[in-house]
Amino acid sequence: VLSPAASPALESLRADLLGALGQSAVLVRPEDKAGFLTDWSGDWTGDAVAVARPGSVREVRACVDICRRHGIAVVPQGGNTGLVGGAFPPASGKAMVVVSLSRLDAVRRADAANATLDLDAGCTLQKAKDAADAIGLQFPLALGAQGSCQVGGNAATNAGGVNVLRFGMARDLILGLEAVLPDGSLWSSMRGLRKDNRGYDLKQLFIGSEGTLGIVTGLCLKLHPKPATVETAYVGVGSVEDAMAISALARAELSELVTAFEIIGTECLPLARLVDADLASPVSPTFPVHVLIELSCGRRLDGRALLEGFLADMLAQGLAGDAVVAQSQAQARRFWAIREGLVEGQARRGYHVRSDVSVRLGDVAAFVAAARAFAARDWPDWTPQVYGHAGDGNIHFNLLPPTGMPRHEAQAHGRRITEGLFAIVEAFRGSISAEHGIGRARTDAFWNGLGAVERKTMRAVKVALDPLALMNPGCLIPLAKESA
Ligand code: FAD
Ligand code: LAC
Ligand code: ZN
Repeated sequence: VLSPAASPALESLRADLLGALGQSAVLVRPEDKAGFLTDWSGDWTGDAVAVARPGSVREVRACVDICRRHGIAVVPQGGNTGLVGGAFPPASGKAMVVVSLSRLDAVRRADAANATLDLDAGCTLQKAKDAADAIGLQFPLALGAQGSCQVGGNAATNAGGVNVLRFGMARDLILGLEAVLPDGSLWSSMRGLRKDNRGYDLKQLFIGSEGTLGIVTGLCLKLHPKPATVETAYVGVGSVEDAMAISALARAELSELVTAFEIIGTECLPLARLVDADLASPVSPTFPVHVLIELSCGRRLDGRALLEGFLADMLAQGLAGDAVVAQSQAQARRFWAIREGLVEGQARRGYHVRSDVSVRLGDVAAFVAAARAFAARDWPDWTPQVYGHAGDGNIHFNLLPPTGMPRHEAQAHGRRITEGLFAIVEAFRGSISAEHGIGRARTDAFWNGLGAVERKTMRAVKVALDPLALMNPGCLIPLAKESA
């Protein structure tokens, strides 16, 4: 543990940071740093020489310059809602500085004519959504952590969420990006252009780079028209196969109006009730799979009639067993509370195996069946929790340990369970991370799963931009492999 009595070299680094940012923006006491050094799930606790909180892009550059001069690595941090341990350094290991973007939170320019929003990377996603709303538009990225996660973090992780089906990942919603590079220079593509074919699209390198190539300081977000109608249905179905058949038909027959298609395995309902004991399931819990369908459209379309007509067909065909269309926004929010509550409920339950895998759409049902069979055979005391963005082929296949199992024991089993799960994903030629990223939790599985050419190319990018390995070392690429 590094703090508070650090070496003279580290004291000198802290002094330089204090000189550049001022006393209140450099946290060094353990009690001040603590909130930045544990994650939302409680799975990790880290340490840092200091947590620097720059209030301007100039100050971010100063932090990077100072750390480089001292040969100390930087870990960029947004809202610290990431789920793979990427946003702070581990407690054991080399000294590093956390650079938190939370004070860099101005909306720079809301341009209704261009349907774009320029803003500092430290704005929360909710703030970005509110700023879009204020000019009559929407920023459609939507995830449970949106009140706390930052748009810089969304860019760095290429966040997904519940509206990917219609609007894509963060990658598809970013028109421009500004970043402080490891050498302290500022790179920017903040022109707000929808079409721009001048050379490599370098902003895409930073999107999903998890803080390993630079610190994102600004973004130009692509906004969309605000829908006049948002209709939400909660559907009970007999199997994942039927859910996926409904998903395919919804896309084909509702002309891309579907903004969300989420599945909830019925076994997840008790967890949602841990958060709100009064949550009532809109359809019978005897259906093994529940589906949330959201349809959004402009005022010249009758979204309600479209959704009700579609659901009537699904019921008539026997693909859906029961369906309820929300009659008010309040009722729609109660449907979504089940989906959001189960995530919070898992965290309250304590340690659990968490995954965010993806397979081809046609393989979702077979993958879920294979993963359930693996869990039942090898880990019968663990309880699967299957839910997620099925419309995108992205499943959260999670497992809860038996109640009372000590955390360290559960974690040790958890590592083996994850290996087994990832082997199934690989057998389907899927991805071990569809949205949360690699962080520090999955570096080995990620790196070992790459082919030699992929590894070489990935490392070439890292070394070209960050030759001294100053940006978030140990995240994404295993430490020894960064320059080797
Ligand atoms: P942090 O956690 O602070 O950082 C994440 C990574 O990005 C780290 O590697 C960090 O170094 C890097 N980073 C952060 N900011 C910057 C920056 N400005 N410049 C460079 N690097 C940076 N994720 C999904 O994709 N879909 C979901 O549906 C979803 N739901 C969630 C629900 C809950 C309840 C929670 C707690 C998390 C959820 N997440 C989800 C995960 C998380 O919210 C996202 O990954 C989010 O994009 C992280 O943003 P953040 O600002 O909190 O980043
Ligand atoms: C979700 C997060 C955990 O979909 O990715 O709820
Ligand atoms: Zn998700």
